[in-house]
Amino acid sequence: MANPLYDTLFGTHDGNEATFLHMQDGTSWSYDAFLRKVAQFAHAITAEGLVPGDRLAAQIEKSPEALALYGACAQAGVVFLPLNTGYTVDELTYFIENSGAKLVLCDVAKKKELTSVAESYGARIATLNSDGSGTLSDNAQTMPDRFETVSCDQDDLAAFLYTSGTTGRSKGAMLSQGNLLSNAQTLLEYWQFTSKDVLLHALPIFHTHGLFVATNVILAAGGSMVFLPKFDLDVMIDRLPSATTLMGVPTFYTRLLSDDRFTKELTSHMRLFVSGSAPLLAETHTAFEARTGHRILERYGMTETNMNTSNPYDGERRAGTVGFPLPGVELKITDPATGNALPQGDIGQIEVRGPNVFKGYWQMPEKTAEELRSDGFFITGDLGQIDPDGYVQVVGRDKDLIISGGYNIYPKEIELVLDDQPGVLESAVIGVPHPDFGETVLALIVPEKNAAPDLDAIAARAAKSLARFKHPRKLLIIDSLPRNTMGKVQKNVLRQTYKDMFEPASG
Ligand code: MCA
Ligand code: AMP
Repeated sequence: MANPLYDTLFGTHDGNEATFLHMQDGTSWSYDAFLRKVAQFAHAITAEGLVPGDRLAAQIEKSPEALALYGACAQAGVVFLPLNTGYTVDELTYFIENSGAKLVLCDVAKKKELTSVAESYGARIATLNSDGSGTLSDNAQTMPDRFETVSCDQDDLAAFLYTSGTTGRSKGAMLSQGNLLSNAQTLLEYWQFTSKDVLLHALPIFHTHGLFVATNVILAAGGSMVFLPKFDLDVMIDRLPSATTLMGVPTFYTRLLSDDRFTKELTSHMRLFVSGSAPLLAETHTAFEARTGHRILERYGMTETNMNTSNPYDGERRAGTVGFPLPGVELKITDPATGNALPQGDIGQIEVRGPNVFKGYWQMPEKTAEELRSDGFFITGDLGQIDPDGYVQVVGRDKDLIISGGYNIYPKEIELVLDDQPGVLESAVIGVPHPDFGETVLALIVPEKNAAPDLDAIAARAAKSLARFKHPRKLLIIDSLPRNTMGKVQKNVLRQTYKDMFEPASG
């Protein structure tokens, strides 16, 4: 096949007049109109000098055009590097430098700040705004609406998604055409998507969940999406009747349940609710079923692997579990010390292997070797066990990671900023339970001797460097950090001490 990803997900819709996107303002995009935009963008990025294998870094708002850019990269053989719209210029600078992006796309509001960054790393800059306008669109407008698809192999790279690390340095996960395509085809069948499906899409499209899981499955099925800019409770309730399926993070489901308008009647026509990116509490699963009669289907994945496991479509969807390894995916529980497989039922690290597993971290061979074994098994950093019926449970994390509202936050990255501030001897950043986001960020600061660090100034400094979702929701001064005999900070002790900080005072 000439270009597996493009030909299978996009090219098959050539001339398809069916609706692909239903927009919030009542307008819609047919597959055909979408593909024409994809082709025009493929010409526009090629005209910017991009050749197959080059990286295109895009920090752009969710829009049909932003999605078309993903298609354009696939068609032109360019590596798509979508970036969280919350990232600060400090954060973006690293991604642009590290990826060696040839073109940086941003909203016009960010252009001034980013131009010098892009220029200093030899990248060009163009704009694509939330309403679809911008210099890239202006150029695309004049281009033909057909583009000769670039030939690619399954192993050619389709996307880089940056994922933070325990050292505080982000790593570019290299995803191939085959990684993305194989997972989309598996999920299509496993979750029984068809062209009749209408997916309520309120996730961001710069991460795996909203971009690959949601969008690729709909493209593969030939279905359509109610394409919303973000999660807004009123809009979700208003648009649910027009959808058949929803994919969301647990916060979506707790927020829906918090509203009395979210009833059995409102959801009676729905076919499927999928949850992932963070643990769905068994209480939420139960409350959801009690309210709607639907059992949420929970699945488990990662940026590096796409989706690994899923509860069954037809069989029992078991609360508190992430179901079975997907067809084609091998999963084992191993001893973190030896890497040997553990007996069934034991808790250990989750390792996965399959066509979904990424190609490694961009220009970080040592990091890749630490996490991706030579036999193809990827060490996820999650801890899990398998119950006697084969259901996988994610019971914790071996990696120091906070998941807030589905966004991953690596404490080390925040600690590095805090430790640098005047009067700070050291810090520990932990995740504590939060009623809306599942977990949220708490920063504990140990002052230097006789110093009184200015917490407001520290918070302001963190705000300048780090995306909003990573900001500590609270900073506290404490005398010292608990340490074990090896001198390692005992974050589990801190998590226990501060566990009720953000929970409603229910006792
Ligand atoms: C927004 N804020 C957040 C978050 N989102 N803070 C912490 N964690 C967050 N997730 C900030 C806002 O900037 C705002 O700041 C304040 O918190 C309150 O925002 P609010 O309006 O309540 O939030 P929202 O805009 O409604 O967003 C919440 C959200 C959103 C809907 C849960 O974060 C979201 O869509 N999350 C999904 C993330 C996702 O797609 N993850 C998938 C990663 P201020 O107070 O200053 O205004 S892919 C993945 O994990 C793997 C592969 C997988 O398995 O899927
Ligand atoms: P990311 O690096 O953003 O791809 O996030 C991947 C991480 O999210 C995984 O390693 C897990 O820790 C977590 N995760 C994703 N889905 C689930 C789930 N259903 N239950 C528990 N954790 C999950």
